[in-house]
Amino acid sequence: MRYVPPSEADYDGLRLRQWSRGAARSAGIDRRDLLRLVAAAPATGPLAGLAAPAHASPAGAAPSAPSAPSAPSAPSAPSAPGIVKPLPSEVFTVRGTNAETNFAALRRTGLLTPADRFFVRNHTVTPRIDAADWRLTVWGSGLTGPAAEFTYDELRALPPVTRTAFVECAGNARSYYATQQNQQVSGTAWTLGAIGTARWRGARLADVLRLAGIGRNAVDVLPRGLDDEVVSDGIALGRVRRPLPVSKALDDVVLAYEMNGRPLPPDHGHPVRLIVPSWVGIANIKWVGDIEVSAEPLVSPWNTGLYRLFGAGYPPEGSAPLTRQTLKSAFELAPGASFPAGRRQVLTGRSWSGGAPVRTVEVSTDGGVRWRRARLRDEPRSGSWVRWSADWLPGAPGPSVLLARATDRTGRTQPEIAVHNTQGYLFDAVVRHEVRVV
Ligand SMILES: Nc1nc2c(c(=O)[nH]1)N[C@H]1C(S)=C(S)[C@@H](COP(=O)(O)O)O[C@H]1N2
Ligand SMILES: [Mo]
Repeated sequence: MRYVPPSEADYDGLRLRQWSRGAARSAGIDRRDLLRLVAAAPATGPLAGLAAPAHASPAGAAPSAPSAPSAPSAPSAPSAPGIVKPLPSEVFTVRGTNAETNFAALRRTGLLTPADRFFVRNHTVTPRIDAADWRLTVWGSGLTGPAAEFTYDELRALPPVTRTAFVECAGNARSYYATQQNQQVSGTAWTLGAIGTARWRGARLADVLRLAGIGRNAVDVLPRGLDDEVVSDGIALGRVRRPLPVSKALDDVVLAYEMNGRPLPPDHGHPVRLIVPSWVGIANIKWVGDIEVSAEPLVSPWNTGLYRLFGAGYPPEGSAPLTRQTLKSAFELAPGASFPAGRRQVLTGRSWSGGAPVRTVEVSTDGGVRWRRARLRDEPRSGSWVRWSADWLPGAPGPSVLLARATDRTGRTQPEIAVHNTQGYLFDAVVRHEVRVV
């Protein structure tokens, strides 16, 4: 009989049940440590502050201290410890080891986010890896034979695929749980800019797995980064890694070596990273060095204590591991932007959904009383965003609230309130963008 891997939807529930009964194997971390991590997850710590030094990540995952270079942040040139590219303050807001893209800085960019404006989410520091020295090892009980190795040139010799896809952190927009809903969440206080869209080129993960001899008994595929090990609240989590079900791994996942037509920059995974279209950012492992193919279900911190939903609406062990991203919209405006009264404006922004292509976007310029359709500027595609615009004639001087609300082709519309979870993942509510008419 042919092995049929579980569908994407079945996968969630299946892994959760296996994890709860102890049937999934914890890869690279002691099972008791994992249980401590899960137990700690529902506790809400404070939102990591705007310029918090290197401790700002979900569940307080701090970088391993000895390896973090001490880059002092000068007031004029903000820097994040361990990010290589320049982070001009018009473009980025530094948050710990991470850099958020300011949405206003996307206003004159195209569909694709230039690499020098693309947000960076680093658990530790960007490693410098020479493509000539790099090897990808594929190994594990789900292969029919021994481990296989690929060089950079061998990967580039495989049939290339190109794919436009966003990478978005699961915690993107987390800060609005606090500022709009008055709810406590832990993790990096992103506004809406922990997302970027690029054109990725690389080899199909499916081709690599087949060449490596993936067996019919394989169930999980665990890519792991070559960056430093992560230590969170005294628990050694090991290197960044998160299992993917075989069904997704063999579907549309890319081992990318190019971003917008150029070799991957160091901060975005040079020489090779995973692109897992529509899924939470953490699935897109950067600086991938090895991939375990397993005949048994795997768990790692990134699909147990982290990247599940904990809180009043969820079971004590958390929801199933997160897979697809949710639905969001953002104006390409600075917070508190001001507009002259009586002068016509073209408001611009972007909307995206991990569930399906965006169908419509509506805009309100009066705090949500009246809504009208925005003009879509791009052909909506799955795994990408659409640019949109709407005219506005600002009236009397004073504060004003702009809202944008997307509906995707599954029929889902951004709600007024996002359902709370302790780590502030998957915020999907309409964001209130305050501006001033002057
Ligand atoms: N090896 C490795 N891969 C990683 C991470 C990391 O810290 N190390 N961060 C993940 C997270 S949480 C996100 S949101 C995305 C961010 O990708 P970017 O920095 O290219 O924008 O990379 C993911 N892949
Ligand atoms: Mo993320």
